[in-house]
Amino acid sequence: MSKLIKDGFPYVLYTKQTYTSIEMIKRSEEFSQWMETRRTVRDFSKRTIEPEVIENLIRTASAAPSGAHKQPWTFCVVKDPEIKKQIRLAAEAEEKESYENRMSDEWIDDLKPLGTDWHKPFLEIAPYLIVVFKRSYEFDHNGKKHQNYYVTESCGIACGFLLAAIHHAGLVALTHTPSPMNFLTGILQRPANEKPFLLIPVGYPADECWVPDLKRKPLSDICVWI
Ligand code: IYR
Repeated sequence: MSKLIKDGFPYVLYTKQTYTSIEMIKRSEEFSQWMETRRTVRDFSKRTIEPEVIENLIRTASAAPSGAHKQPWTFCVVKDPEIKKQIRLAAEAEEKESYENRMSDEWIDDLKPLGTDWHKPFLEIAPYLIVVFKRSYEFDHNGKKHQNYYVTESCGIACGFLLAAIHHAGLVALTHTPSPMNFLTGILQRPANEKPFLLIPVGYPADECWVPDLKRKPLSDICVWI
């Protein structure tokens, strides 16, 4: 029997994997090496993607764990060139102000190896923008307000799943955080319980796509065993 009721709630039997230690080492190593090849990309091709792929990516993201399983997120998929243009113009206005007046000299210096500036052409070039909104609270059908929990952590994990799914599909993405990004609420007409969390252009990389030659920290710098 693979279903039961515990304390009045339904349970299903967890499907265990049965890898041997050898298989586990191989799988974990291969996945690590695969994820090592993921890069943030800023130069996109205009080439389009089947909407079905985007739906699968979002389904994967929504399989992330979340506080009290509230799944406190909305993935807003923007394909319309007019809306993408509005987002680009609003993002560039904020980013110009940030780069010229709001960010510290140290911050500007830290970004130099990445070659970023306030110009954001990728917001129009990438075939899809996935705008992730976090939902701090919900209203039920009686209009009663209910809090969500660990909303930032939950959305962060879901975005991690999304980025892994994008890479697995052979596509590329950019985790873009125009700041402030409340203009997205207005342009995308989202309700008051949703706040913009991350803007993720998704697509194919440009024909010739260069990325900064970044090195990742060795395990000895990021991991301690107690
Ligand atoms: N949001 C700006 C600046 C920026 C900040 C960090 I921290 C980055 O890692 C990259 C960019 C922008 O998108 O250009």
